[in-house]
Amino acid sequence: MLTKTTHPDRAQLYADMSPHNLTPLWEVLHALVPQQPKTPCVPAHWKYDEVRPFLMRAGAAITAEEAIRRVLILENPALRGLSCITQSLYAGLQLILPGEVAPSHRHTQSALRFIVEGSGAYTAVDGEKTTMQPGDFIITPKWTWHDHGHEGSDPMVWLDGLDIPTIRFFDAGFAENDSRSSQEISKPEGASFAAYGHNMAPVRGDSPFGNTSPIFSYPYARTREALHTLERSEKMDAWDGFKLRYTNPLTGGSPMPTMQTFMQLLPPGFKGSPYRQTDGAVFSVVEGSGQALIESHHGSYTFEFSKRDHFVVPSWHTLRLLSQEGCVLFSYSDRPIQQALGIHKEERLVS
Ligand code: 1HN
Repeated sequence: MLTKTTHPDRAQLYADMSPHNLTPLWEVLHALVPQQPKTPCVPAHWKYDEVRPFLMRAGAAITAEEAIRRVLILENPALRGLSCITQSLYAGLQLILPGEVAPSHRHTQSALRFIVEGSGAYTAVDGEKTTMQPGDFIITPKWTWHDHGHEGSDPMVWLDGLDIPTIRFFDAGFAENDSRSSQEISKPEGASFAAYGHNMAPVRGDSPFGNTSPIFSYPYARTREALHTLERSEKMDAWDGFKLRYTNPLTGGSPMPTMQTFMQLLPPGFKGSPYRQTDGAVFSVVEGSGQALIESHHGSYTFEFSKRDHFVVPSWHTLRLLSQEGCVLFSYSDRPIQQALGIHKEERLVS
């Protein structure tokens, strides 16, 4: 930046070329190609006790039908107005009340749902309904018709995770509204899980959703059982506790091409070692409570999290997880995109 002030002739050059949409690289090179990631995103924590009253007020202010999707976006405090939680990911909390319908549409963006509160609502994807329970991880593959309805008796809230900012970055998004409010159901509930959810797959036929998992729902009952069995049988990881990634059963890769999802169990008294990764991650607290200690060029943050809270750990921020009582954490990130580009990096530090 010294060059501008110390070289008046350069300043004149810059001023003269600017109307021609020309700018000198040497003034910005260091910021364009930083020596290490320096995200503008900051860590942030949404306590469910504080968010829930606003969700219920939104429930009184507008119907799901009128809103299309009645969602409060979790916006990164450093990126307000951009509808994103990291530079590549979107997160929101969606409310659906008994008897409501969120109308059918489809879009190029991939979506995940992670159920936070309530039961009895369903999402319908490609002619099949899936009833949602707390802790279930549910997929809406890109460009599939999807609508939601609620046949239960209590408010239902879930976390929506979408790759909206990524698709926006490429200017590659399409969307379409269905002529019907709720799509026609053509398959019994559980059909996709029966075909693909038991370590088996149909003998013939292509993957029904291309590079997205053919399973719409990864039920919490199964995930929880897996983690608790591992807790009794496997050695614990010093950084992650007991952590599994969800897979596309046809490939072993991520359930969606743009987003990887994870579930981890931290046993009581867990004191995790610190680590950092180039994929910023969004966390949803499923059970229990704990602390997230985060450090970066933005400073130090301590989040005291409990059940149904959400928090974001941006790229290349050092994270340490602690839990006195023990907890279960769901998370998602853009890791598959970074892996496809060969740029994903992780550093595990010793405390
Ligand atoms: C969407 O389709 C859903 O289907 C939720 O529930 C949130 C945010 C932006 C664009 C589409 C849903 C969304 C969304």
